[in-house]
Amino acid sequence: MASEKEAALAVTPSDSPTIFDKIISREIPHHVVYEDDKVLAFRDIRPQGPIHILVIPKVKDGLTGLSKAEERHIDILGRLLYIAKLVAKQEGLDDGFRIVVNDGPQGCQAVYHIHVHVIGGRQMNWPPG
Ligand code: D5M
Repeated sequence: MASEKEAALAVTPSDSPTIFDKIISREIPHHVVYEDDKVLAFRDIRPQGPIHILVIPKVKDGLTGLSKAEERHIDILGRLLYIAKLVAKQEGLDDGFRIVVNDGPQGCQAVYHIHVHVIGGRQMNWPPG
């Protein structure tokens, strides 16, 4: 299996539908940990820690990545972070956790539908790789 970096570099950034659309529409199986009318959170298929959850907007609205954010996205961006915090609490990550938003090829972004990674359950390192 390709590394996360190889997978990211193999993808051409675009606003095309992604695997996350199929997750939102329930076409492919996934493990939901949180859902409301605007946001879905589910377990990452390639976990980087004992807990690894992705928090995504149900409607992409051009928000392929953080670098494409416009003023109209401010509410959903705040909501994604707030739900990330709720999910971390729900998962019992009381000693801390890592929030990651990869952006673009150099940021190792592989899926062009903005998502917030919530990773925890182990000691993190700094600086990140
Ligand atoms: O992270 C994209 C993330 O998406 C990566 O950690 C794997 C995850 N992924 C890809 N397909 C699936 C499915 N089907 N279920 C759950 N998680 C998935 P990035 O920040 O773009 O590198």
